[in-house]
Amino acid sequence: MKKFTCVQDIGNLHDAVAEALAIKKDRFAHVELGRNKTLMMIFFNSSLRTRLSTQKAAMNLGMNVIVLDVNQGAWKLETERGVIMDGDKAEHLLEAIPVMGSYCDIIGVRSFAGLTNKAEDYEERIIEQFIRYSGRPVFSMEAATRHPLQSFADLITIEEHKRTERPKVVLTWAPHPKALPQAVPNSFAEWMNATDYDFVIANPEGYDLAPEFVGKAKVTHDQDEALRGADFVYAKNWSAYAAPNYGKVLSTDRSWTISTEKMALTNNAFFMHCLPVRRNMIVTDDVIEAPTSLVIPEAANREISATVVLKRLLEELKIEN
Ligand code: AN0
Ligand code: CP
Repeated sequence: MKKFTCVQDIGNLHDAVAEALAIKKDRFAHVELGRNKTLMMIFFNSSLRTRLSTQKAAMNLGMNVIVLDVNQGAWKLETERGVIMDGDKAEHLLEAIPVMGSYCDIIGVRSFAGLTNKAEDYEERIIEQFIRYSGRPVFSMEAATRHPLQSFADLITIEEHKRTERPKVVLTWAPHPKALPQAVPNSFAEWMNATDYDFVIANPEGYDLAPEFVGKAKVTHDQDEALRGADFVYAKNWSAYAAPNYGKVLSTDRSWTISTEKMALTNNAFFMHCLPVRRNMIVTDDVIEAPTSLVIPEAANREISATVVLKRLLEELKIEN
C-alpha cells in the first residue's frame, strides 16, 4: 500500500479485517518492521483518539514518532499558490511539505474541510499536496472528505459484534450546535457500500450527502422508518452538502437525538459514534451508557486499524528499498 486516503487503498475488506483481528491478538507481532523508521503526524485540527491511537500503533510496530500541531508553535502556513505573502503567514505549504518529508519515512495528515469552498474541500487540496510534494507515503488522519482510519475501525467493530451475516446498518444524522464536516459520514458510507450489509442513511431534508458517497445506500428522511429492525445505529452530525447551503447548519432538531425510545424501534441495535460526542444532542446519557453502546470498543479499535495501515505502508517501503 503506497497511501491510505480512501477505501480502495486497503483492497479486499475480508483480508483487511482478518489482518486486523490477527494483530488484535498479538499487537507487537511486527515490532521489528518499523525499527529506525519515523512516523510524522501533522495536525491542522484538534484530536484525542487519532493522535493517541496512531502513536500507539506506530509504537506497536517499533517506529519513532514526531507530532506537529501546525497551529501551535509552527509558522502560520499559506496554502494558496500565487499569494503575495505580506500578511500574517510566514511560510508556504510548498516549502513546509518537502521539509517535513525530509525528516521522516511516513506522514499522517489531519486537515478538516474548511466548509466555505466546496470545490476546494472535495478536491482534497491539502492532503493531495502532501501526497505530491512530500516524497513519502501519506495517510489520512481525517481529511476534508473522508476519515478512513475511523471507518476501518468501525468496520472491525461491526464484524466483531454482528449477530447475522448481513446486518442492517443505519447511519443517522443527529443534531449538533456547530457546523461539522461530512468526512465521517462520507467515509462510513464509502466503507459500508464496499460490504454486503443492508445499509441505510437517514437525514433531514437538505442534508443529503454527496451522491458519490451515498452510492447504492437507501436514503430516507424518516428516521423512525430507518431505525426499524436496525442491528447497528451509527449516529453522526454533519453540515449541509448541497448548494447553496454547503457547510451550513440547517437544523438542530432534537427529535433526531438518539434516545431510548428511538433505540426501542430497532432490533436491539448496538449504538455507535466515532467520538467526540455531545451528550443529549447526538445521543442521550442512557443510550451511550447502555451495554449495547460500542463507543469505547470502537475507539479502542482505532489502534488496530492504524496498526494495519502503518504495517502495510512499512511493508511497501521495504519492497521499494
Ligand atoms: C470532527 C468531525 O465531525 O469531523 C471530528 C470527528 C472525528 N468532530 C468535531 O469537530 C466535533
Ligand atoms: N474519532 C476521532 O477521530 O477522534 P479525534 O478527533 O479525537 O481524533
